[in-house]
Amino acid sequence: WLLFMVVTLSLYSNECLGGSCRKSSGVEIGEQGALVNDEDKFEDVGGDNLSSDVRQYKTSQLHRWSHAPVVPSIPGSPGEMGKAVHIPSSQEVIMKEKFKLNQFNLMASDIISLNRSLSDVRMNECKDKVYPKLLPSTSIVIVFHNEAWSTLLRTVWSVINRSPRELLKEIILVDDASEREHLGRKLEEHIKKLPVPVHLFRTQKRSGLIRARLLGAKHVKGQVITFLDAHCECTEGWLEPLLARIVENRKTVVCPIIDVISDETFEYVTASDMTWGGFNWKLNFRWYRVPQREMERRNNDRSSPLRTPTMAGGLFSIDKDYFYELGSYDEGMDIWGGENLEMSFRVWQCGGILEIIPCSHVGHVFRDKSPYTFPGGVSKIVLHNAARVAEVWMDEWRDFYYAMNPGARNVPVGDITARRGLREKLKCKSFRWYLENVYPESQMPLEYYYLGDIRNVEIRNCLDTMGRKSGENLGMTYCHNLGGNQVFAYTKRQQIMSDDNCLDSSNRNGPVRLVRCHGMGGNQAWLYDEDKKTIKHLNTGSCLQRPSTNDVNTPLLRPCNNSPGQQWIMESDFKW
Ligand code: LR7
Ligand code: MN
Repeated sequence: WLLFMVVTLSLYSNECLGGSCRKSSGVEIGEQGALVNDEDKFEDVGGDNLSSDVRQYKTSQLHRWSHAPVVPSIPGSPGEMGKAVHIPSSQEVIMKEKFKLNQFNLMASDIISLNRSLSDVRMNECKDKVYPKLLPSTSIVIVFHNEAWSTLLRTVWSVINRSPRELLKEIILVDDASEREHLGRKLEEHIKKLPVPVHLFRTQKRSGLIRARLLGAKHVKGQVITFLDAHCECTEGWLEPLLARIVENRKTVVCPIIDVISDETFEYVTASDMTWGGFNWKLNFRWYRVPQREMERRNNDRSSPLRTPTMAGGLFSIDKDYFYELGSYDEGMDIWGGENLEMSFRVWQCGGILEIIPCSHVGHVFRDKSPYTFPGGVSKIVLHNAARVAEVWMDEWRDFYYAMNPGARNVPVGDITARRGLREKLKCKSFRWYLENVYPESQMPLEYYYLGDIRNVEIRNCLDTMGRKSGENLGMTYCHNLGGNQVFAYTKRQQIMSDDNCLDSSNRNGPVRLVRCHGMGGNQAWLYDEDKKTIKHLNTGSCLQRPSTNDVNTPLLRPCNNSPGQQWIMESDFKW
């Protein structure tokens, strides 16, 4: 065990619904932490009905799975080789109208062949890798609600075209109560003609993606379940590295690198192999830069499996029996959201490993908005699901979630006894263990003195981020006792944090800004004196002071003078 200072830069920090988009880039700095124990335990599968097969896979000859050279399926047709498609401006009006149906450029998608080619996006090291000649077969489970024909079928065709036939047991489609004509008889007829077994199941009523996946998983005949969203495209060689990794250790849950299929042009854009999955205080999934310690654990081999704290959730492979051993999914989760963090925490805390396999690339259409209805309201559903994650898996760190999402306290979490029972039964480790060992770079501080609002003694107003971004000034306004933008953690590292930003000043007279936490002290170190009630900036020796009367919203940094304007209370009035 080594203590190590790590600065992480994150490329993808855009927040869309649930914060899962990969569309714009910015730079963030995360926290530091301890280096995790690098002992790769080789799990023996012993006992269960898979073991003899697994032994067979492990001892089977290594094999260079060959792939035909990539050529356009229909030379000259739009979008081949993953190229962008542009709609002439004369058709812009219909294009925009159609965009609303799925929140992506349906017109562009419809022009592109269901069989379109993609270039081989793998890094060179990947192309030479050998995997066992015998690998377990997988069933691909794709759930959808009102998906477009062309994206759904292109997903299916990309699986058929680019998976070794002997590894592909079947494709299982689950229609989650769609209301679109083309997903009825037309789809049933179409899948009969496909060259691999494709089964279609339908939920009785709108069930949400979590319960729809459970329905699909029930029918899986392969040894491995591979989940995909209904608007993906698999690339050359995507499947073998996923399956091969599961053979090495059946408790490994593996994700491909998720590339970007543009929602505007359907261009296939390769994503960075230097990002992994994290989450913020709101429990949004976010991409962050892979820290140096994980690069070192991998001997700086960018083609080797990358351990990730969380997964995006839509695209992954898991041993079928392990999926059930581990408690499949939380059936109490509705429609969309939360299940990805739930499974990520569960995998790690209960003895599994979660990885991104950089030699496997699958594209996904990332969009800005969700196209479908959330019966009962988006925020209610998303908050309900996330609360279940917090309550079952996060121990006292659930406070961060409740503090950050004022609305969450009024949303019932439902019955969670079964999920807590599962955690007991599997003897899963604590969230502290997870933060210490898997995700020391997390935005959630491991040790903190205080979580709540920070109130000025003289004017009784509270520090407030005003929802501002990294680089902008700290604000201040009347105390609303609701948490959210007025929640700060005072950490053992002397940071004053709000989600992934820290109070920061580079000048003895301010301004005090919100800057991505770097965990290195410096301009982000503050000393709260409980007796004097002062918040002193250690680098400059200045004190945090209430705003002047002519600019009531901007707290100041001034020479310390023990006046009431420089006194602050860290005692929360609200409880969560
Ligand atoms: O009620 C529903 N029923 C469904 O069957 C709602 C959705 N669905 C289907 C939907 O048609 C789609 O095929 O479920 C699938 C996922 O829904 P999306 O595409 O709207 O989700 P997303 O891509 O915006 O969100 C990501 O987070 C979700 C949280 O619940 C799921 O885990 C998604 O699978 C996940 N997608 C990915 O991981 C792809 C990469 C995105 C990122 C980051
Ligand atoms: Mn999706």
